[in-house]
Order: sequence, then C-alpha cells, then structure tokens
Amino acid sequence: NSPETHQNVQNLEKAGILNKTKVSENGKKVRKNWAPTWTVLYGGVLTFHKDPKSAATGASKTNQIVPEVTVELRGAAVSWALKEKSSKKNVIELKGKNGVEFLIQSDTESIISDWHKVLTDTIRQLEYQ
Ligand code: I3S
Repeated sequence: NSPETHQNVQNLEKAGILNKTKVSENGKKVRKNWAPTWTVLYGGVLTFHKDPKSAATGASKTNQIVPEVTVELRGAAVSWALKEKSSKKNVIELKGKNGVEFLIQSDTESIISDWHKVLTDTIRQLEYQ
C-alpha cells in the first residue's frame, strides 16, 4: 500500500502567496485584476485572502482569517490555462460551480506545479466521497 492509497482530502492542505485574478462571475467575463493573494487549501475548500503585506490598510490579522473569496472544490475543475488566457507563464485556470472562474499564477514553476497537483488531487478525492 503506497501512502497515496490512504490519501484523503483532509491531508490535502496547502497555503502560500499566488497571483490571482477573477475572470468570470456567474458565467460572465469580468475585467482582470491581478493581485498577490494569500491562498489557502483546507478541507476541500480553497480560500483567497488579501495579502496582508500588500493590503492598503496595512497588515491585518483579520485578512488572514476572513477570506475574500471561497471556492468549494467539489465539482470544480482545474487545468493549465491556454496561452490565449494570459500573457503570463505558469497560469492555472480554476472553474468553480456557479460560473465563477479564476486564474492563479506564480513565476516559480515548482510552486505552481505543486498547486496544480494538490488541487487536481483534491478535486479527484472529492469525486469519491
Ligand atoms: O486578458 P487581458 O484583458 O489582456 O488582461 C490584461 C488586462 O487585464 C490588463 O489590465 P487592464 O484592465 O488595465 O487592461 C492587466 O494589467 C494584464 O495583466 C492582463 O493580462 P495578463 O496577460 O497579464 O493576464
């Protein structure tokens, strides 16, 4: 039995700062607004928090606790974004339910590859629950 056999969504946790923009809401395209964002995966839910370091109001502990956005990963889809979606490299497309769509990005390939894997694994795990 490999460790993967026992992997479940509870073990799939990750946090870090990624560039993020919303691109669609309720299935409608919205204007991009890339911003460094504290990104947390926990319990099958991805949350985006304003990066305390870049918040205009200064560092706030509340920002780290209260998410700006919550994406339920059950029924979501994650993929590498096509070149047409952004001029940036290493871009992941995340499509949530209710027609919400985000791009997340890091200039560091290993960082974004790790996120791609953990998000893909989480979505796959949630299909079997
Ligand atoms: O897909 P787009 O519209 O070319 O995205 C770019 C714009 O959102 C741009 O801002 P303006 O709203 O001022 O045009 C952003 O600064 C760019 O970063 C967006 O493109 P990339 O290729 O970086 O996702």
